[in-house]
Amino acid sequence: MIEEIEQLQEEAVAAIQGAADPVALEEFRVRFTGRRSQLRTIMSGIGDLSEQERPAVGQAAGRARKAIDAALHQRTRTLEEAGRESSRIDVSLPGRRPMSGVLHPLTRVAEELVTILEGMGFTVADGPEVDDEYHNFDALNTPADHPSRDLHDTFYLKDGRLLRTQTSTVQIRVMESGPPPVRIISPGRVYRRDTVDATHHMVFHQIEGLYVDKGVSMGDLKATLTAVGRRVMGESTRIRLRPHFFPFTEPSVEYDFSCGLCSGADSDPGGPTCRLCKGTGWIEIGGAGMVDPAVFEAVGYDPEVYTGFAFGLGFDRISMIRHGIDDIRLFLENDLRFTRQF
Ligand code: FA5
Repeated sequence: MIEEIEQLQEEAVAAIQGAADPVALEEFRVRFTGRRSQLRTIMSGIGDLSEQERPAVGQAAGRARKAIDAALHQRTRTLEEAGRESSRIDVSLPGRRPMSGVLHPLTRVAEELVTILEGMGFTVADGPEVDDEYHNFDALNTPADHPSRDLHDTFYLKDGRLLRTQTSTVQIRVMESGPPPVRIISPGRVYRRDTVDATHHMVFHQIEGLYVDKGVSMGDLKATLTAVGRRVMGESTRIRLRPHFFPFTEPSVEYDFSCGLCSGADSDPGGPTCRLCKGTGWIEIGGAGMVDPAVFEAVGYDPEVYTGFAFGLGFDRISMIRHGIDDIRLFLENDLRFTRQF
């Protein structure tokens, strides 16, 4: 039995001296001196031994306990000392720069557009991303059987509400909340069940503009869009208005900016195709028009007294042109290697 104790002592001391950290050391303390340790079992059995055996075994067990305690004490101090060493500050090392965040390229474009339009007298209005059919379609002169709805298929909630397909919903909410004059903008996220490709996503961003007053004209709309385009894209940007149809504006236009990626050089049909403008030299940025009298009637404005223009501008594409980004999907992938570049 004495041999067994001595072997145990040797094993324990070796393990304790090799403990790599305080957690391992505590484990060894419990294993070798704890209530259920082999040494404790031996000690509690000493009383049952014969009188001749008892003193020698007792002394061996006492020696083992002492040696183990001494090893524990020594190792604790050594590890504490090492801990203090490693936490000491080395003032000669170069400092660690805290990582500073950057604004997402879409946030930056949104903020810039807001600043430009605020300078023209617009104020920011907000609206919900989860909206109802009335604000997204009906009040915008798009009843349930209107073919325009097909182009705006979206995601529906079980209670019948939907993820808005356009920021034009905010036009209605603002006009419902007070009389003219109105001059608001509203940037935000919109959703459509579109097939995702380099220039289309099912989640994208628009900024809406609405100006209603006496005597607002199509000329005001054109001047506003042209000024915004040149401020945000640079003076050399060309802008093109094309006749179009929207149920809630009459007349309506779509407007394009010249492609900043191929600078329109790729408009040669025989040349390689630019991913962004598909070789046309133009990128569709948004839709606009004069507010349809039916919309004014839906919100209780007198169309005989007031006129107004509205525009919606897809600013994912503005950011793409500005930074030469050739794939809209990059905006939503949350890859820091992409976002940190801006
Ligand atoms: C509209 O959404 C109208 N609400 C715009 C409007 C507002 C017209 C006010 C009249 C008055 P449209 O569906 O064309 O229109 O979308 C506007 C812009 O959003 C497009 O020109 C394009 O820049 C952007 N856009 C549309 N679909 C996508 C998509 N899937 N991914 C990225 N951008 C898109």
